[in-house]
Amino acid sequence: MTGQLTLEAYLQRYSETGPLALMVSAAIDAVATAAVEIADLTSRGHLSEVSGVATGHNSDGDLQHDLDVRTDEILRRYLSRIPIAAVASEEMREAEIRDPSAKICVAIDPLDGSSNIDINMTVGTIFSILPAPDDPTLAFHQRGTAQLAAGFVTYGPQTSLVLTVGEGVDIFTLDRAAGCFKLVRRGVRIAEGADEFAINASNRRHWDPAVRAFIDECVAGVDGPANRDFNMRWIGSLVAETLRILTRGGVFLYPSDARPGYGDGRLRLVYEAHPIAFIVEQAGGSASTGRERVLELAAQNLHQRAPLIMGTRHQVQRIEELHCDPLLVASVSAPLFARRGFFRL
Ligand code: FBP
Repeated sequence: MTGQLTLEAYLQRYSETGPLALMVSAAIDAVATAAVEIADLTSRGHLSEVSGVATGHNSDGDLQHDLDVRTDEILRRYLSRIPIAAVASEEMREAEIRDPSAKICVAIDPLDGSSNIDINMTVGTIFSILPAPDDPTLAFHQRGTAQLAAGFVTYGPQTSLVLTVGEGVDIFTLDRAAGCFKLVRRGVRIAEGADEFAINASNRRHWDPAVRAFIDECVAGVDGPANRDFNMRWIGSLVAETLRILTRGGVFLYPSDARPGYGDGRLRLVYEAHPIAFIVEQAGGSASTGRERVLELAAQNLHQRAPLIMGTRHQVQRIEELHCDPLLVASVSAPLFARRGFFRL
């Protein structure tokens, strides 16, 4: 046990470390307060007037549910009460410049995995807190390494807040009776010897040879080069997959693939891949595109996608090795298999 330290007391301690930490704490507190409301809303399902019905598409063409819209409103309402230079959300076309004198910027994915809501599966809120650059229009073009804090909330059987302020990863659980988050796991470390992999295998025919080779090694189990058996999981909810990896280890892949529009995978860099990569690295794991560290990337535009391969360090390393394998690299550039070759229109 961790002595049931509340998030409020935790943030109070952290905020005493400096003026920037005070601003970051205020933003985390705002997200956590919004999350209590969102947890209530998502748990009511059809008893609520917003239950996850698809209502249209967001500015980037993704299917949008009524809960995406409502959770975005809730988060932005709480975030409007604190000084923020710029705020960005998956549900907004452009970032909003607010208070240019403020010291931090916040990016959010209000309801990640919302396509799972109608089947009562875990969904979540992801957030990334960045320093405000002199020109706030550049707020969300910073490298992931610039992040001051990142976290996500999972709305499942328990509502959990996973948080890093750059000093490891701590997990809090919502105590509904007390109406606050309490620390339940401190200094989370990703297990090394884990044998679970997660990928949407229905896209196999579109993957690069390196991804296919890695998954083939996993599936071959004791009969292949990995020389041990693996288990597969795919929840279709990034927050739930990340919580599993923080808890049990393993590897998650949403790689680039050859489907139109998936050349950089599916996940968004600023409010999905960056914060998840920061958390995973802080827990001793790795996060890569297959070719480079995710945290080294800087977005050219707010809704830019990035491949995300993350989890147990040695498994991510193995996938990176396969991306450099000369035979596999050669097969990508061979005309028949090239991205824009005969079979890749
Ligand atoms: P959204 O940002 O549209 O919610 O999509 C993100 C996500 O739901 C992730 O949570 C999940 O890992 C992935 O998409 C699942 O994608 P797919 O349906 O292609 O397997």
